[in-house]
Amino acid sequence: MTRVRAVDLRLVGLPLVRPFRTSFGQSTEKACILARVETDETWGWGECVADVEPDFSGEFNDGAWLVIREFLAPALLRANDVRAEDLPSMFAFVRGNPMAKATVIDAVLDAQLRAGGTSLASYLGADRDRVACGVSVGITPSTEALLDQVSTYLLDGYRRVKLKIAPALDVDRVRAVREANPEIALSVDANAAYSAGDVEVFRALDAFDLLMIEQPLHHEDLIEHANLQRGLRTAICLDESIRSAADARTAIALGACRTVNIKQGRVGGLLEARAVHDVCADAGVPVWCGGMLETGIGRATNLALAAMPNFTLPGDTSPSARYFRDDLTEPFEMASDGTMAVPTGPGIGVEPDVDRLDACTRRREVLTA
Ligand code: SMG
Ligand code: MG
Repeated sequence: MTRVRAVDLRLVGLPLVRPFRTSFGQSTEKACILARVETDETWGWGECVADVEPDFSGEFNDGAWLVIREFLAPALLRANDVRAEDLPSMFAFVRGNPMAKATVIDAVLDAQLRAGGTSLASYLGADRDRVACGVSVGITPSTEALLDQVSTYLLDGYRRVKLKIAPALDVDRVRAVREANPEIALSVDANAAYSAGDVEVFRALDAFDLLMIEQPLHHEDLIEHANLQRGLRTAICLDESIRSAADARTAIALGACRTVNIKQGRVGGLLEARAVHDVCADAGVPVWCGGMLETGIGRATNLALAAMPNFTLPGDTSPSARYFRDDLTEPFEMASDGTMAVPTGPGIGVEPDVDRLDACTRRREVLTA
């Protein structure tokens, strides 16, 4: 029996150690919403994966803030007895907005698990205590800069390298990285920058023995992804297209992908992420844990998820130092074998440093019943 007494919302901003460029834009800082819910017994944290602009998805920070403040938090604060498992249906009156919902659902789940002394990893049925890390390399100013970054990351021990690509910044760059590193696990991510007419690009990429080609086409084009997949040896992985377990079921049935990037925030939180995992596992489709440049709060969340049984490919779960000079939590570190420990404490198992959190808070609002 838990009542939520307060939802404490913050918008935080942390500089990135290096700019991160994708086919849709460049970020030099991480700006996101953090929610801390206070219950009768304890508290819990949720990190929103939306960004400043509605570019990766239709959601964005100011919009997610409003959705939480005006709709989700009031419903939560009105309820007398709250369990995280009830929230997806409690929030069904809000159409869409999975990133806003995930922030609140994950925070309540964290509080519930803290109260019960259970770690998120064991709640989710994780079957290992370390996960393999990959790195997502943003689009660089030149091929030389890309080769330099890739060699540095390989020396760090990463188990898989993913290159962001965009039209005209694709085949030559991937060839250069593959020729310099014939043996590595290598993939590319287009963030939906291509269309069906670009099939020649994908035929060329098909020759580089890639682990996967992530989200080549528009997020709504499942049929086009299926057509493209039929003509390729390389597996297509869907990211932006998958917003729920129902989407995953549809994409798999259509043959639109052979692997799925699970980002819990993109699908409406940890409970739906577990459902996506199960749909894929039942269909024999391997999954891996995506990243949204999370602070330590979201990173702890991702590590627990990535330890579930069907997460069989290295994820975009890099250590704190790949993103931030000072993370909000104790920094997550990667061992030289390219693995990272899954937190074992109750809930997500980490807590932000109060001074660092205050120093990077841009806006705060505490909502109460
Ligand atoms: O967290 O290391 C990370 C970033 C991983 O490439 C990454 N994320 O489409 O998969 C993706 C992108 C989306 C982030 S855009 C800011
Ligand atoms: Mg992606």
